[in-house]
Amino acid sequence: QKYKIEKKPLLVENLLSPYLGSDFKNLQKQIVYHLEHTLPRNTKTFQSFGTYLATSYTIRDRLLQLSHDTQKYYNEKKVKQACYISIEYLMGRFLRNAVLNLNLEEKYEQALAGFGYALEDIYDEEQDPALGNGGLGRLAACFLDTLATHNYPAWGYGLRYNYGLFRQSIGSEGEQVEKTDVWLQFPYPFMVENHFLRIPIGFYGSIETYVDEKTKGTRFKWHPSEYVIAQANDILIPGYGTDNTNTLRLWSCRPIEELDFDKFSLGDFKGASENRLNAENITNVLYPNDNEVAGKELRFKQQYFLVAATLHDIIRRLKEQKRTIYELPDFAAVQLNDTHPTLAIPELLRILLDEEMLTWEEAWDITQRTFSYTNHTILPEALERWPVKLISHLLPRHMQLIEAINWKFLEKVRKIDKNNGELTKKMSLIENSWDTLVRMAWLAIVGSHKVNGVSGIHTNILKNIVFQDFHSFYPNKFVNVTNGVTPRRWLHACNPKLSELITSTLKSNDWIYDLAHLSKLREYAENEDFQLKWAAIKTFNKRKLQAYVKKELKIDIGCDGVIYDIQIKRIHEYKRQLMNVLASIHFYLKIKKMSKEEKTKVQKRVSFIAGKAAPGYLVAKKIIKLINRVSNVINNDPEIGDLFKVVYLPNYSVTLAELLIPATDVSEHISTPGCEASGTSNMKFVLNGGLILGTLDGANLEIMENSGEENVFAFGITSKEVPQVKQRNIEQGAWNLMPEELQSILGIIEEGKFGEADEFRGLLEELKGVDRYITGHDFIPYIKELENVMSTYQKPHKWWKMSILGCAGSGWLSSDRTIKEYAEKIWGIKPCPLPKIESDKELG
Ligand code: NTF
Repeated sequence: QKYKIEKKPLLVENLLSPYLGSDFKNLQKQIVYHLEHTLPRNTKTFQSFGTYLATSYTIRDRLLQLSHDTQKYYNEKKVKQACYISIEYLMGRFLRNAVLNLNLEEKYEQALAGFGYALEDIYDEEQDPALGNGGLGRLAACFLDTLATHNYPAWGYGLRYNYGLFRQSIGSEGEQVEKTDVWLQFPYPFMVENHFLRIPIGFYGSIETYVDEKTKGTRFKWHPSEYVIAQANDILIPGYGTDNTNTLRLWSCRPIEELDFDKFSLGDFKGASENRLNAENITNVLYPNDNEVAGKELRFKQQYFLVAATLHDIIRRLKEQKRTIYELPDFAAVQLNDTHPTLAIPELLRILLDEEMLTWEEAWDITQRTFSYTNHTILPEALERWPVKLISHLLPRHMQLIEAINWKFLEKVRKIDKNNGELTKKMSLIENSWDTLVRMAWLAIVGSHKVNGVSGIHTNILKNIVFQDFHSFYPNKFVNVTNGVTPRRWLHACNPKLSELITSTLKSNDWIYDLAHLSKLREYAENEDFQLKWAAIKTFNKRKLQAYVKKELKIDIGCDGVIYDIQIKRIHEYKRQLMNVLASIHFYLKIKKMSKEEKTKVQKRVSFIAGKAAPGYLVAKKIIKLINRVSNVINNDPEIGDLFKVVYLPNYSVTLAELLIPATDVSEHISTPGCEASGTSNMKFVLNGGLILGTLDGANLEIMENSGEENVFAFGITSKEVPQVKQRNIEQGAWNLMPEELQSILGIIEEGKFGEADEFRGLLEELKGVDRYITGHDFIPYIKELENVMSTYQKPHKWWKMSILGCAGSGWLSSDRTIKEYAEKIWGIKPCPLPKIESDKELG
């Protein structure tokens, strides 16, 4: 026994080797060391950015040490681990989170103060790695925080893109402008390149068939014709108040041969580098689509590259423990984050059959027991289907295996298919439509032992509508695990004043790892003194946002007595930012018609919108343009003054969200019911005392259940009623069913009030014609609820009571609760906290 086991308070210092002492003088020495030796700079050219880097390297040292200890311990204990495969991780800034999780904030503050820097400013030097688009990638990042905090043995696997999600700015016409996100132009100190782990990944080629001498059975072997190398880059994930430190392993692609020397010698310099460029292309760019399929061959290569490297690594680690391949399902629970990593299923099967020489039955059993799949969207345009032709060319053996899986699966389906082949056709993994396509979600369902949706309503839609046939076929496979968010980043770190108030009120900070404790805030909901403190923190956070808007956008907005109403998320038709801006036009026109006297009674409001549109999603880009045009007219109209403003905040990111969410009074989650699988930012707002203005969709419903219906501004119809409304729109024409108020707003846009008449024609034609997202139908209830928001804000006692009760009910929205459910219902893993050792006496 190397570790002496004893129960002691969780102190990071205990485990560190002596040279990593954490008294502030020690930290200063470490910082100077990195400044001089790692960067290297000298103490005279010491600047904020260098200080940030040097400080970050000291954190990295600590995490490296802890992660070595963690891996060693997990290996000794042979614990089962979760492996989360995701093509996106939206991590946000690292330094503050790590410093807080390691409980070293005060000491770093002191250390840096001695060098003339405020820790807060040093945090601001960090750029925000954007290796994800939206909810799916941010969820993965919240999960990593929870897994480490609660001592779960777990790995994240993903891709290290050279260029993350594009940076957005707004052009002079109000349009979205995209720029490459060159996030690796400066060192990223939290990523450790692992040069020892280089895995060859094959593509293309042919299949050899041969007879196995032992069994006399037919065997197959794939001979790829091209190889690239997957190199590991590790980001170490600290947990809050624990030594357990997990790993997020991101693969980057390198060529097998860096330079073709023959070509180089002949003077063909371009040709000489071709190999390298082709390989690097694979992990070059994150595809900027959210809730939509890119459908490009390179994306497919990315997907295979990710899963092939990951499975190789998992099996390598299994064998390092001297365990056999049969033990794989007891060694790792592999979660497929949406269908992007579905190729892991045929890839594992290939390894088990062609390399490990297992029988089909054995291989299939292991595969199904290893994988589980999370569905994150039901939008048809987001359900991946890849052409059989493309797969056969790129991965011939995998296509053969997909056909075999399908064959064996359909054999069973045929037995219950009473409707002459109808069901078989519907459930086939291969679809014959405009092309022959593999339905990736079908493959993921068949190859996994559990499939989950991400909110109650979403899982019900999966079971009863989208995957109904599969649910009848596999009645125990579908489960719900409602999403959650990490309270470390989304309350403790981003809203320090509220965190302090909660801790001092509850006389404990236990809520940070057990969010259910927030329920004790209920008894303070009507306490006036507490309400005042609560409201004062909101004002403090709003002032920060007000200053940001002034500095970055040169727009003056008010703060006291002004509602900050926010909608921040990807721009998508189903999320209905269009309905939001149409309502802004409505209120604008309404105020313009008011007398002086009436204007004094108007509740002041700022409507903020932020979010990126996929560069190829033209409708979404038009919506951004319209918002900016409307904002320009309203904000510059002297008749409106400070009564109402519309502010579009460019370049939405995790970091910007950390500023916006604590400053929000009311946040809009107004998707067409049935379209938003869950939503997770809604949870973050509630946690920070923001109120929800929302439809009966996704996690809004569960927020209502937990925080109380009376504490949410809900409006509109249920998802079950949506199809009828859509049908009516189709039959009668949406224009004929549209309320007059909205008709006249469309008329004003068409007259060219917000730019050339033609500019927004496409947007308006959709609303007038089919109105797929039923904006016309929901417009009046939406406006009414917004009015209700405004009049409630004028009753502070009621408002703050709602705000406090919302927060008090949000315990259940923690990703800690979510992960516990995954661990118990799906993965079968348990926490494995590192034992505490008494440190050798810390050196100076
Ligand atoms: C998103 N899906 C959904 O649109 C959100 O409602 C949900 O909260 C998050 O996933 C996390 O579950 C996607 O990003 C994708 F890629 F599936 F479309």
